Amino acid sequence: MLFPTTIAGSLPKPEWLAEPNKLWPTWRSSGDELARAKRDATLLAVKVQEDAGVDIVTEGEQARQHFVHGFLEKVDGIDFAHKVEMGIRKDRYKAMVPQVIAPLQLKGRVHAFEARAARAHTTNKFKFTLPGPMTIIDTLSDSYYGDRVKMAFAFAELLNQEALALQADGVDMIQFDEPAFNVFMDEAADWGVKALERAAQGLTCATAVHICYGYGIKANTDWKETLGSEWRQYEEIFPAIDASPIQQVAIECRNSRVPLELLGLLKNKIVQAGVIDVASDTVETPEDVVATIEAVMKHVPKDKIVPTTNCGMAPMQRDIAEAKLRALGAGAKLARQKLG
Ligand code: MET
Repeated sequence: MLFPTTIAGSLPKPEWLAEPNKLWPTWRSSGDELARAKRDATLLAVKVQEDAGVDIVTEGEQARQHFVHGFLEKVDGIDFAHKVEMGIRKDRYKAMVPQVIAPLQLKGRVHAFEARAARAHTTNKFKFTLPGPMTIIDTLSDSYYGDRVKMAFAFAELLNQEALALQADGVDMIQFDEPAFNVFMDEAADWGVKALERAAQGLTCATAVHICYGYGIKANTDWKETLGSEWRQYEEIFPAIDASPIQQVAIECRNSRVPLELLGLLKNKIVQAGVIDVASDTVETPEDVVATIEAVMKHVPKDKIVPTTNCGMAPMQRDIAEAKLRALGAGAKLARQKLG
């Protein structure tokens, strides 16, 4: 089937699970009650995607507080009790981040609970997202390794353990999220992609990397205003990614100033093309989705296009996010009729 759809990963959390519209929301309950709420929200996230016509579903990232810290909570060697303020993504915004204080090691499985819950309730293809090594090390503070690259590779090993276990749980695709690649382009090309390859080592399921201009929060929309009329960050990192064994690249296309001819640098990849803007509450029409797919088709063969959202929807309003999911599903369907 042409244009199978997916999403970047996260969906807004219901207000009975966590504070709405926040990137680092507080959970509404704790202990067993929280575990049950996470499970229920996970099943709901799968259901709304299925209903909207999303083909490759995720668990909506309902069981993690944040796309990076959700993983870190299950890693030994990290002190969450003494968070420090840090400017992240080259000081784009300040966040309270935990500190690495000892050698890193997994405490056990990270995402088995929600991965198995989702897998048991859908026959659709199932994608699971994990933060990439470079984005992780840019979202915590280091008081132990003293070397960014060494620490990134330590995380890559842990990610690899969890990715292999998720594959055994029945996950069809692992996507690593590397928004930091658009900020540290030299380092991404130099060692970031290699760290990613280490994280994906031995996987036989599909593999992807998601690189975006961030969630639709003010710090990101302000940053985008400083990037000029053409966003060419992808140009510096696509060659290294295209040469890597990672099979798919998820990128931001809708309402972005990315010159789409840069996609021509990805000769060997399936392109998950963002056709839904997560920085605007205006819901796309199916025709808008078709128009973005058509624009991408000028540079990517149509059988290699997977329509997706530009980034995660975690901080959005639920009703708007769900309307955008329906636009994605309906738009891809229309594209199959018109362009198939
Ligand atoms: N998988 C993450 C999400 O969908 C990607 C975040 S990149 C800023 O929320």
